[in-house]
Amino acid sequence: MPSDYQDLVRSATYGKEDRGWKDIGTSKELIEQHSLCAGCPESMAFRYILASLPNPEDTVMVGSTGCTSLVFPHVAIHNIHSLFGNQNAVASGLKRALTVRFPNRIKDVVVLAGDGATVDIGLDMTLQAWFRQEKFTTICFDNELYANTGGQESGLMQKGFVAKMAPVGKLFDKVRLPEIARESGCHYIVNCTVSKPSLVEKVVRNAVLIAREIGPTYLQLYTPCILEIGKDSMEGLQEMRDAEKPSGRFAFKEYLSEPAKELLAEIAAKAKEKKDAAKQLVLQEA
Ligand SMILES: Cc1ncc(C[n+]2csc(CCOP(=O)(O)OP(=O)(O)O)c2C)c(N)n1
Ligand code: SF4
Ligand SMILES: [Mg+2]
Repeated sequence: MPSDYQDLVRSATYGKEDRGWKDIGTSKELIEQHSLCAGCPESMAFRYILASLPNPEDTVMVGSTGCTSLVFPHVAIHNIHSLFGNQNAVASGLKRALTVRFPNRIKDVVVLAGDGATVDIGLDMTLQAWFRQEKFTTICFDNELYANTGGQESGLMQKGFVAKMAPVGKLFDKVRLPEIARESGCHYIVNCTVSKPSLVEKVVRNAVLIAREIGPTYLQLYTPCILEIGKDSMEGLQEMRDAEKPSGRFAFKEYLSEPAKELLAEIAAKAKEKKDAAKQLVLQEA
């Protein structure tokens, strides 16, 4: 085995059921560097997501062109770069092929793409995957514009926003993709920022576990482009905190279908059973 892989098995959180963002700093991370702007919230989001995947050794991530795609070459998880906008079509085929090829092994597929890729050029592929009830998670890093190409208008941009390459200002409201996701058959949908790592961990785990068992899930995460909005590397966090206030565009919103609710209740009950059994064992041994 290559030494890099041995190092991951020895020092990372591979194979550990209770892995999470708290391991950051004490274990080998699945991302060690990135080529985003210094302080870009997308880089924080990447770290939290990779630390929270329930099954990283058997997960394949599908990316798309944009700032997010600059990070994939640095992550220790199988990943595929798809043509801009095609990510949900590629993930659909991949998930189906993995299910046939590895019938006795859990293989998770997670799409991670920008808002331009998810809601503009890729909207057809995004929606069709949801209509078909494909069993994978779609994560959108919503920075409300096309950041990688210098700041063009996106469907998720807020009304009135003037970007470097969109001087007229957005004429329409932000497309309500979480609502569309609900009407298109997603079983778990969250709209939030990435300011709180514990929240990111919870929603990523829920989304992956629900997609694995039931059907499509969608996370829309605010990762502001600090370069575009003229903030320095320390100000991105405050920008997210402002946006997640109750009246903000990224106030926490979560939707669960009935089967998804039942599944999470089952998972919580099993976890409690396991914890109680472990406590019992400690008492017996004492
Ligand atoms: C088929 C295709 N169309 C257009 C582009 C040009 N392009 C590259 S990145 C990008 C915008 C990405 O925006 P988004 O998905 O929001 O990601 P961000 O850079 O904001 O993270 C565009 C239009 C391309 N590479 N390929
Ligand atoms: S251009 Fe914006 S989104 Fe892209 S890496 Fe820089 S700060 Fe992040
Ligand atoms: Mg974007």
